[in-house]
Order: sequence, then structure tokens, then C-alpha cells
Amino acid sequence: MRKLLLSLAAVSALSGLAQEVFVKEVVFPANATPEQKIEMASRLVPSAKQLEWQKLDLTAFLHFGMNTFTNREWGDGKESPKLFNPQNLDTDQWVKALKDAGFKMVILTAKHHDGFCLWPTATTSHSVASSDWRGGKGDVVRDLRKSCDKYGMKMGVYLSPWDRNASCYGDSPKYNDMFVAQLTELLSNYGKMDEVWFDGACGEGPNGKKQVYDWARFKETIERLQPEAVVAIMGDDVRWVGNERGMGRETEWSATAITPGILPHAEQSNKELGLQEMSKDLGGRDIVAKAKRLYWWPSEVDVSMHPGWFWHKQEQPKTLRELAEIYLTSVGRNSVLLLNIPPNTDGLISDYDVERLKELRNWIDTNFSNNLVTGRNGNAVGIKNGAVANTVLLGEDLSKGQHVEAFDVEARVKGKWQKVTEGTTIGKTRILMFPEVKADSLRVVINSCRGKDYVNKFEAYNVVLPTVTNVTLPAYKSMDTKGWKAVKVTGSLKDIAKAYDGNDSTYWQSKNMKRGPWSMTIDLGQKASLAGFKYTPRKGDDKSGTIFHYKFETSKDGKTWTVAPTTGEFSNIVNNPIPQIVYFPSPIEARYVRLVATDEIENRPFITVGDFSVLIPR
Ligand code: FUL
Repeated sequence: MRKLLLSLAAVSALSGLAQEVFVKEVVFPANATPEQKIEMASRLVPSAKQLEWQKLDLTAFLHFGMNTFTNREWGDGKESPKLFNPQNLDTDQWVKALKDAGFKMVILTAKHHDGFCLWPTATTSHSVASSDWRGGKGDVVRDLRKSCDKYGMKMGVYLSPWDRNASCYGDSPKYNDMFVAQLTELLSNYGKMDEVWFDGACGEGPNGKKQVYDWARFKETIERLQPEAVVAIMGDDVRWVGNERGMGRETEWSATAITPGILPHAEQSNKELGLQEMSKDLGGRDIVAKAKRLYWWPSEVDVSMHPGWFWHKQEQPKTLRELAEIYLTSVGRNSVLLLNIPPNTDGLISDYDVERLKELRNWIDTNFSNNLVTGRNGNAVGIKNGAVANTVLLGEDLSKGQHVEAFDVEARVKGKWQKVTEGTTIGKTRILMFPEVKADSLRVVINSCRGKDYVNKFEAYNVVLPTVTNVTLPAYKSMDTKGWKAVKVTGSLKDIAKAYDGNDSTYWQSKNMKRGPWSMTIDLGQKASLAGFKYTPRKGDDKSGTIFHYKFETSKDGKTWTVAPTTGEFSNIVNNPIPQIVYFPSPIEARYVRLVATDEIENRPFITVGDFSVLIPR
């Protein structure tokens, strides 16, 4: 597939080759100038399957498995398979709801980090076959396959490389064999798969098991068994956008200088360029000038409709307003949206989620069906007589590559052109909102472009963002902190109030110590019935000091302490630093509480608390 150019001289000598395209990867000659590199970058195009994938817009994630039943985000692999028992599991209900909402593909967590397999695998007994669900004869993957066929839905699988159950995990060759065997089962016995999702997460601490994955072999297995499937995240077809908040970049290049993590030279090359998945710009001119090669590696925005990835009784779906914003910042920013809708313990997508999906569909249809454009002339369009526009939807023909680097949108009002908004990249789809304008025409003025532009979509709308509605208030609230007094902390008491002032922009930082624990002991001023607590990492990009593992202790008299039954881990806090709400199995009477942090996310010598509160009945 990949075409390497031997030298620029050779290309210019053979004029026919000047139109040659580079599929998926372009390698620059050592002496290429920045201009020559940009010219070559303009000829980088997606593979056929990437191009098809980028057209999907809406895809659905289904996080379902052991964690659904243990109320956790990351299981430890010690769970009994007997806990898995979705009495009313109905994959038709899942797929129908998603189809009706306009989703084009579903991706199921066939195995999450806890190692529990949702299909009866021959590789381990830690699977549905050892559960009582359907007498051990059930197979969630098989059910989903049938439903996808029934409703004409594409299907993908998430298979976690990190496995906290497999005893051979860490014995690299042995576990790689097991992983390939699992992949082989999933990719041979369940029909056509369109996406294989490998997560990069591995929470093994410094003393944990180190597994060296054989990515090349995993890739070869997929290419052999499912040549049309794209491989996401730890794969070189689809890139993780870099956050789990539903936010694509304003400048989102599908042609990137970042090297996919599964390639052998990735670490070295990304280090040299100072690039990582979260970097602000992955393909701008400055970066291309320094890069030795570029990849077509388009972005996928994965975000959950709930605070967590798995279903938890106490969690509410995002509001329609939040989902609408996510749509605009994912699909509207040259990305495919992978929205997670977690089935519940019954094995169904909850009614309130189905409702919210309908609302989202309805919002998209209402706002993006009345295109105000009457006709197009180059990069200018006519607007329906008297119509008021506040949004443009633009797109480039990605089969020709990605070219636009900067543009203005202008409106002609009473014969005069005026700028209404501006942007950088366009890509597959770029949606931009601006203050309402009554114009007879709109135009895109391209200020910077890699060669010719191929803008193939130019639509205009009047979009109304939903106001926040339907927020069901949870049964608990944060206790008023007025009467609180910190009695002892690791470090200075001076700024401790910042840890519980209800504001995560201010934070308390502990004393520096080589290793933990760090703690914070608080007198609540009165006895209370505690349902749980909430820890919020400090606000902003700097997340240093975020706690990973913890202990929560309570006391009635400040002398005798009891450790509350919790998992002791803020699972996935690194990727998704949202407020961590921990509920106790039953209320605890206490006047004193102590949060003990045992380690920091990156083993830094201190912890920070953006906000802390205890939860009491409302
Ligand atoms: C993360 C995982 O650790 C989460 O549990 C979830 O599966 C998410 C999609 O990827 O990194």
C-alpha cells in the first residue's frame, strides 16, 4: 500500500508522477525543504477503509461486562464469574435504539481490563461460560452479531490488552499467544468486524507485571482475518483524540506527524518532535517542517454518555445540551464520534438513555436538515431569501487528502462582505457557529492551503443549542462545609480551606515527601450520616498531585478510626479526571473523616486536592 518516493528529483523529472499520491504514509527525503514537504503532505491520502470509516460520523461504544455488576470502572480480575447475570439481556433493544438514533457501528467491550470474556472463549474459564447466565450457554458477542445483522449495523470489538485476570499476563510470549488466540476467536467466528479497538491503558504500578505486547503480530492477525477492519488507538488506522471529554481539536489534521504507538520507531520519533496524543497541533507547518514522515491517522472522539464508562446506578446521562456540544466538537471537528452508552445490570440500555438518544437525534435532525444554501459558485453560496444563518458546515473531499490550513467565513449583507467567523483546518466536516446574520450570500475565503482546495461541502443553518433540561437530581448532596475544621494534614494547614471551598480552581497541595501516604483529617463539626465522598482533581491542564490510590477513614470521636469499604482506586482518573464520587455500601455515621492518599498518578512526591466533599442524603 505504501509508496515511498526515492527522491524529489525523480518525481519532478517524471512529470506524470507529480500527481502520485501517498496512501497512509509519506516518508520525506532527508534533504526535503519545508515547502517540498508541504507539497508532499498535500498528496497524502487515506486508505480505502480509513476513508469509509471517516464517513461514519456516529459510532457507539458499549461498555458492558463484569464492572456493570460490581459497580466499578476497572475490575481487578478477581471477580467471580457468577456475578455476571444480565437477566433480561436483549441486544436487539441495544441495536434498535442505536440504529434509530443514527449510529452506524457499535463496538462492544468483549473483554475489559478485568479479563472477563463476554464470549465462551477456549483461552480461559474466566468468561460467560462460567457464569449462571443462561446456564453458562450465553454469548453476548454472538447475540450482538445477530442483532447487528438484523438491523444493518456495523460491528466492532474492544479487546483489552491489559488483563488483570490472566495468570500469564507479564509472561510476554505466553500472554501474546493467548491474546492472539482471543483475537482469532473474535475475528473468525462472529462475521465481519469493522473496527478493532485496543486500549493503551495499563495501570500496573512500578511493581506490577510488565507485559511486552507483540503489536506487529496483533496487526498481522487482524489484517489476515478481517482485512477491512480499522484498528483503533493501539493501531495505525484510527487515532485517539487525546481526551475523554468529547473534544476534538479546533485544528484537527488527519495527516499527522505523530507516529502510531504500535510502530517500532514511535517512541523515538514522537520524542524528537515533542509530540504526544494530547498535543495541541499534530500536523501544522512547523511540525511538518521538522518531521521525517507523516501518517494518515484520523481522530476518533471517545466519550461516555455517563460520567463513567460502565453503568452505575447513581449516575445520570449527560444533558442534551452537553451531547449537542459534543456533536459539534467531534463530528464538527474532523472526527468520528464514539459515544458510549452503557447497558445496565438487566442487560438493557436504560430507558433514560434511550430517551436521551432520541432527543439527540431529534436535535440533529431539526437543526441540520434545513440547509439554507440555494446554490454554489466556487466557494460562495447563495442563502435563501430572508433567512437568518448562524452556522456553516464545511467539508473537504478527503479522498484527495487534507489541504485547507486557514480560512475566513464572510457574509454579504446589503451588498457588503463582512467576516463572521474563521477557522484553521476543515477535514471531513467542520461546523462553525457565529452570531446570527441575515445575508444573501456566504463565502469561504481560504487564506492558507496546501495546494488546491477540495471543499466539497458548504451548507448553512440556523442552529439552536438546547438549554439544559431533564437533569434528574441525585438522592445525595454535598454537606455544607461551613462548620468544618481540618485537624491534621500532611503539610501546612494554612491553605487547607481551598480543599473544600466548593471550587476546584483553587486547590490545596500537600508537603513533598519521597513516598506517601499523605492525609487530610477533617472534623465535620457535627455527626452526620455519610453516603460517600467526592474527590475532584484540581482544575486546568496541570493535573499534578492527582491522587490515584487512597483509603477513606471515619471516626465518631476522632480517636478510633475505621477504614470505609471502598475499592481504594480512582480508576481511569488519568484519562478522565472528572470528580470521583465514591459511595459506601451503606451509610456511615461519623463526625471525623480522613482521606489518605497512598500514591499520585505519576508517582510525584505530593498530592493536590481541587475539591473534597462528603455526601449526605438530600
Ligand atoms: C480507557 C479505559 O481504561 C477505560 O476503562 C475505558 O475503556 C476507555 C474507553 O479507555 O483508557
